[in-house]
Amino acid sequence: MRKNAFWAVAFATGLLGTGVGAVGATSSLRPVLRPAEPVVERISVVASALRPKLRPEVLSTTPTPVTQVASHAGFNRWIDGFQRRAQAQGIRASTLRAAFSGVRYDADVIRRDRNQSEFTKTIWEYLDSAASDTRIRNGKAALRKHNRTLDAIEARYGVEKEVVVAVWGLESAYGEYRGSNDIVQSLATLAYDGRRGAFFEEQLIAALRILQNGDTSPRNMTGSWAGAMGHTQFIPTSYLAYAVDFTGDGRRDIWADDPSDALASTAAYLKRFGWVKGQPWGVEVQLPRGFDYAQASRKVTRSPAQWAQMGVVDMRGRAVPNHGNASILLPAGGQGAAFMIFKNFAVIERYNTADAYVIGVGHLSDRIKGGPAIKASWPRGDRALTFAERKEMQQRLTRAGFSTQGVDGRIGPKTIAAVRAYQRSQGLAPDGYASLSLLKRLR
Ligand SMILES: [Ca+2]
Repeated sequence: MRKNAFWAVAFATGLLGTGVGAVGATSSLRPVLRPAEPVVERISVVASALRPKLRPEVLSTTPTPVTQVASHAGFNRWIDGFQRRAQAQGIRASTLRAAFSGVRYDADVIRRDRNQSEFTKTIWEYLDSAASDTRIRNGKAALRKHNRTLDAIEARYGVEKEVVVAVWGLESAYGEYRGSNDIVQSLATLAYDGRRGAFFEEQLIAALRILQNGDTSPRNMTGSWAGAMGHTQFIPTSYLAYAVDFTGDGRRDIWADDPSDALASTAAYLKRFGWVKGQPWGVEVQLPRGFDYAQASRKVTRSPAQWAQMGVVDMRGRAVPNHGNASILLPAGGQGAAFMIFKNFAVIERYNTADAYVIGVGHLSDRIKGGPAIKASWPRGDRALTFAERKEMQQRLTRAGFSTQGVDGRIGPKTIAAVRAYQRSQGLAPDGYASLSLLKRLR
């Protein structure tokens, strides 16, 4: 698991970037990226390898200049070939005919795909938006409005309604930004384009299966430009694996204005990956003076009582209740907030692996429930490192004898380990935080 350090959260530029919930290139549902839309931000992990699985990871590989995008003449030929492949996988000609009616090459989708790069935010910038007063207020209103349904969903799946609502709030601003792109057209364009073509072709086949099953019509199958659909932004493969029909009408309709099926699908997804009812995602804690930062690692787990013996206590100075084994997470190093995180943290990661996203969902859910704001201050004078700066840091660490085992601009576990080793060598607190001041010191 990666994490830590600079949680560079990248926001994609389009409206609803990728999707949530569900992504996974393979497996998980991950919600994903969202663009710089004021309301909803989507996170993408700059680095991890497809991990959330719910959402497609949009930012990953090297962008191709838009000028290289092939002309659309090839698109129709590609569709012919694709349709043969789809039929070989059980998609009927009638399904294909209806789904591809009116579909054209969508240059705007490719423009968004190419533009996703480099907006990175710090964890506190992300949280300012993820748990803004507006999003908290709207979350409480959504909870009231759908309270009966949410209670029933909580009773059936064992996932707290505030958590389901928080995912909804981050994925689509409570249904306000579900995306209006034609899913078949978007996925066909992305599959034809070829950057991650195999992934998008798999999603396209899954989308056609959904249509063939009769869950919705081509016209209603809309979502983000990158294929994430509905209130909680499931990508097609995640939908097929995890969506549920909560209303009982025989259709898993996550596109409807009624969010019941979408919210239940999110709860079902979290349950499927091991949600523990009653366990927090995490609890803000205070660390004792002289705390050994090497203990703040996902690899180190202890019971809350053991942590309390080491002086790690909640913000009121008391031992955290025993919710099971936990790790300590410092998303902005020793100068920012510290969290004791439990197994449910890893369950939310199945939606999107970015720590900022998980903390965002968790904290928003706490606030919707009436919980307090995060008390610790953040190193707000810091800014997020750019992609070029992250690569430069890796090069300089490696040259200084602290190998990051590659230079990819992603702050993952190996880079964090190298940062910690460098910090130790310099007599600094080894919190693994890849900050601008550390880069300056390396220079
Ligand atoms: Ca239904």
